[in-house]
Amino acid sequence: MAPVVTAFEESPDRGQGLARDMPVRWALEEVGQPYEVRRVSFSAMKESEHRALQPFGQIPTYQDGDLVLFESGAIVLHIAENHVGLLPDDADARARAIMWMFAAIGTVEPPIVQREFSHYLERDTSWHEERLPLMENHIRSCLEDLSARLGECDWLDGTFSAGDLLMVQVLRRLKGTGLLEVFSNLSAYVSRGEARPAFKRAFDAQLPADFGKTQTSILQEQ
Ligand code: GTB
Repeated sequence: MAPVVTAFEESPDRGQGLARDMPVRWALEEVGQPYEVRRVSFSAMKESEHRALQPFGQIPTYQDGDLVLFESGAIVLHIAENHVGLLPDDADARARAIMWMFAAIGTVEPPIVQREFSHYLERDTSWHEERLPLMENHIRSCLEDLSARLGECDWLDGTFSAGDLLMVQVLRRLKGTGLLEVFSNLSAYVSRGEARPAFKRAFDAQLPADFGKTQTSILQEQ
């Protein structure tokens, strides 16, 4: 049986592929592993049945036979370790690819998520305008360092790896903020990731069923 991944029934990003089922889908597409997606509503996510799979009541989860995993990074690592294509064979290069996975999730993503949370939850507070530059400086400094390390290379350490997959996915959250765009090599890096056929397949598969339809054509179908 194909592994089953859970995703939002209706993603708040309305098809931008920013929720964390996206890296899991992308990894499965990269290695050519067919999978099924079970969409979960916000309320179902908080029920005990879903919490048995994901104790924090979130998506994504990954079920393959008796194995149940949560945490998108751990799921991507599991996929990468059990298939060819996302981790190099050489032991040192493999360790470095895993290091970049941790860097994406543990170093680059937190300030980005903090800024998003602040935007959604704190933007009406008196101190939001004061705090925003501090958060954005933190992101900028992180991107400066990442940009310097990437330089003119296509990928972070030789060939495309699970480290690049997670890093590109994390950086995608900054698109349109102006923070990513000033680093031309990072913008090009994200575009390279998004141009991969596996990314495109994963992206297309997560689009809402009515994506791209005009309100009129949706009404006509009803
Ligand atoms: N560390 C966990 C992992 O990596 O798997 C975090 C999982 C997580 O944050 N899941 C989110 C969730 O289930 C969805 S991805 N949230 C529901 C809840 O907590 O009640 C985070 C996300 C949500 C929405 C957007 N967006 O709209 O752009 C982007 C990312």
